[in-house]
Amino acid sequence: MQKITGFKLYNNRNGSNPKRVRMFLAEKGLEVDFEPVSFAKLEHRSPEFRAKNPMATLPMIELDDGTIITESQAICRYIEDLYPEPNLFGETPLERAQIEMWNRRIEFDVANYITMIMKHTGEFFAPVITQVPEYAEACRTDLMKKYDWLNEELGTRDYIAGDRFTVVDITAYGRIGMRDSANADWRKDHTNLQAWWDRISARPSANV
Ligand SMILES: N[C@@H](CCC(=O)N[C@@H](CS)C(=O)NCC(=O)O)C(=O)O
Repeated sequence: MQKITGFKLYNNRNGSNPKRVRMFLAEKGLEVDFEPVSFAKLEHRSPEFRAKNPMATLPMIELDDGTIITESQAICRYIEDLYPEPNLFGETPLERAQIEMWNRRIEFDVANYITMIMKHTGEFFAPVITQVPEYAEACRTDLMKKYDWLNEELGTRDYIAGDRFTVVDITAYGRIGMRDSANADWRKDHTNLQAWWDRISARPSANV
């Protein structure tokens, strides 16, 4: 592992989005300083934290000059530009487009359903959103159709965006990893999804 400087990562061990960045760093063979932020103590909703990030979310990186970057994907892209190898965002214009396409599909068409289920049912989110539990149930139903679709896609290849591991697998692994908390598991006959999950779980970066 190469220890890098220039920024620190505001991190929480339980959050799936901070995990995306930790996993991305691990795939690159990089280590960075962490600044732990407790969700349990609501440190991310404190005035001090909000002054840096009004969205009150993690992950967040702070560059040595004080510049703040949030959004897991933006942070990963920044790291990719600084440390291009191994490539996780695409080598050619075509592959970059395919990776971007799949990343958006996963974020909007799969991960967001899990997020909505969690946000519309969890006590933790009651102060920050208008909860509509019926909406969570509708998301649960629709998520199953998305699992059907993704399961079929994964019958044709080992990784979501193509024949190799990319940032899209990290995006999906992070949020899909929260499916138990959302009580939103796929069905037993979603065998390709399960095989993909097992394949990604076997990577050392999955345990960071
Ligand atoms: N789109 C953002 C989502 C960030 C996000 O929602 N992070 C969660 C942790 S996984 C969080 O900080 N939740 C705290 C809260 O909503 O109060 C990203 O990709 O970084």
